[in-house]
Amino acid sequence: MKSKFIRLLRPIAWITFLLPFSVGFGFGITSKSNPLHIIFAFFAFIFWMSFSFVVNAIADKDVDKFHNGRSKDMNLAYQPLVTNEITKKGALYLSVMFLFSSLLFAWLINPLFFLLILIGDVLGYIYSMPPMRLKTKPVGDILCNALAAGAIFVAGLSIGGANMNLFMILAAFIMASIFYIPTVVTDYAFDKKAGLTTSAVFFGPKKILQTMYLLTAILVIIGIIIFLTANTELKVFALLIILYSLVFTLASNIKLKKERLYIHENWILIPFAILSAAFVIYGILKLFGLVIP
Ligand code: GPP
Ligand code: MG
Repeated sequence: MKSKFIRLLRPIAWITFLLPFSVGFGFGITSKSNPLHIIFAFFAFIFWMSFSFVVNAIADKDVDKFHNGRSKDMNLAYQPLVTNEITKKGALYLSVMFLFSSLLFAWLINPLFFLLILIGDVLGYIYSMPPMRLKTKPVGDILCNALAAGAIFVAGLSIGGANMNLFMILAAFIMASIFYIPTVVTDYAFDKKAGLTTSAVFFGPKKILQTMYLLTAILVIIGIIIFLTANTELKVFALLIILYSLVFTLASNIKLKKERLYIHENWILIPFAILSAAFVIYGILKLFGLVIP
């Protein structure tokens, strides 16, 4: 079995937020960017995710123990808090350390990056922890994740400062909502049994998946605006996000059979990991002046 710290932090699950961060990084970087800022930014990202997931593990301890291993990056019943390998107090200490580390590294970059990591930390906290615990509130769950993805996208952009485009930011937010919806539907049976009123439990799997069509329509309009107004770099991206979201929305709706969504998590994690790596490489090539958009 993986080490207890890996099971606590769940780095594989970070890939969902690594993508918006890497895309922002790739578009924002210029040959004038400070390489040290890039390293600090990735540390801030790692500590932000560590904080959010430790806080989530603490808050979810009593529901995670019922998990059967399906449709997640791991079987949550093996969380070290559930198996008593790490105490709640120990996890709380770790979370405070991660929180301060994320803010410290963010502080070294720029004030906007700091503010966005602070917002990310707040969202990570109110997503999991009572009294707000937005993960159990219809719409709150989607909104919280989409806002966090939007914030980390802008944080990524702000490292280099190029391409701060309002429509791109809106697109990142809408796209994150689209991609989050199927993940809350794959959790439907487990969340319902655990008594959590997530968006999927409240609206029903079919209805909530159908809202993906509406969101995709909005994204297509934003994509067209970006295509008509932005530079070549963003034009290509606008086309790609329109195509990707259309295919993903159609596939997710087709795959729903009797309240069960048959999508393996790897259909999200693997393309997201490959795209993240591609955008990080793209950013580094731009930094060294090897690609001039
Ligand atoms: C796990 O949520 C997701 C997170 C801890 C990331 C949230 C971070 C933000 C900044 C919003 P979950 O408890 O709904 O899913 P799982 O059952 O996989 O733990
Ligand atoms: Mg959880």
